[in-house]
Amino acid sequence: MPTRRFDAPGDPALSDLHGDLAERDLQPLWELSGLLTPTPRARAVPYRWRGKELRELGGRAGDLVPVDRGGNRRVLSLSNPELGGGPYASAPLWGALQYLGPREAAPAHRHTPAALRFVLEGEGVWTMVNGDPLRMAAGDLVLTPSWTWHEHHSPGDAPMTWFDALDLPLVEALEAVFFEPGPEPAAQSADPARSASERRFGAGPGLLPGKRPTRPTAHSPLLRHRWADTDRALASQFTVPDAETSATGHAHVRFADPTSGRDVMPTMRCEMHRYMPGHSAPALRCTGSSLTAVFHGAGFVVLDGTRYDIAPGDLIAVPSWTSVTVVAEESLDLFTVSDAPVLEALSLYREEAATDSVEITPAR
Ligand code: GTQ
Ligand code: FE2
Repeated sequence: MPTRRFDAPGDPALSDLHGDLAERDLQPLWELSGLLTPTPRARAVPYRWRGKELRELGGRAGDLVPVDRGGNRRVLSLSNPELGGGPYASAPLWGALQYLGPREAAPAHRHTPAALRFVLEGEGVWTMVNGDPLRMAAGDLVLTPSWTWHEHHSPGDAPMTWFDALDLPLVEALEAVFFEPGPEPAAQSADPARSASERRFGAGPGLLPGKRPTRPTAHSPLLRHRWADTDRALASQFTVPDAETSATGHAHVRFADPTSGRDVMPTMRCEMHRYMPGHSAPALRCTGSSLTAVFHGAGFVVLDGTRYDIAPGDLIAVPSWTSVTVVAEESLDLFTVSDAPVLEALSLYREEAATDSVEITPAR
């Protein structure tokens, strides 16, 4: 936020002018600072929510709060401590832990903010997206693009939690939020064994249906990426003979629209990273913010010089222009979601090696 200083001690005429400007809702630029900063100044801070605590608190919410309270979703939103008490993980991104108990359902609705789920543990839930039932199991990525109907069902005996990410703060800033509750009652059953979108667009590597809709959609037509496929893609990068991956100990894949190669949704980029113990990579920073969900392994991240130990289930906010280093102590699998497609579309994406760091201090 720019800071302002509109008094002009010792110059009554200028003081009067500043007063008259303020009365007419005008501000003199010559009195404003912090507006055009040399580099991006994120209001949000780097932050880590611990998986262990999220699991415990999610379970207590499951015991106490019926799913039909407050938007029909039992969700704990990540609230970045520097965003003025708002429920946002970073300026453009919503992140949350969602908890669905045994035999519960979260009924259908749709909204213009796009959403995705990355499943941290468990299986048995399915999400219906525009009539297509998608199975959710650990490591799966499930998309609910802008304005698609979605509802979650848990037919099993065990509760399930997953990580939600939405571009809600971004869409809110653009003043383009619409929401509509779905028709009651929600669907009772469907066969999520393999969804229509998976059958058509996830049938095999490089294989697309010969007959395709004439109008391409703004988002990927493949609404679920299964962990077995993601895992295989990461593992195979380590076995390509001349690959950089083997030298650096870091493999990553980007989840893409199979028909275009573009990001799965217009506003969010999803990636899965695998870091091997002993891998080395320079600290990097980029414009735009990201959220990370720790899926497997152990190690730490260094964010602007502060060290955060990480364990499965941890969720991490990385605001714009934060320098990031990842260190694996055991093979680490990290899911990341960022607003990079937006920055790229607007020609605002930049990245650089962060050479100015730093003494590492442990996190609070
Ligand atoms: O599951 O539909 O974390 O609508 C926030 C808003 C999840 C959902 C969130 C939502 C949902
Ligand atoms: Fe939703």
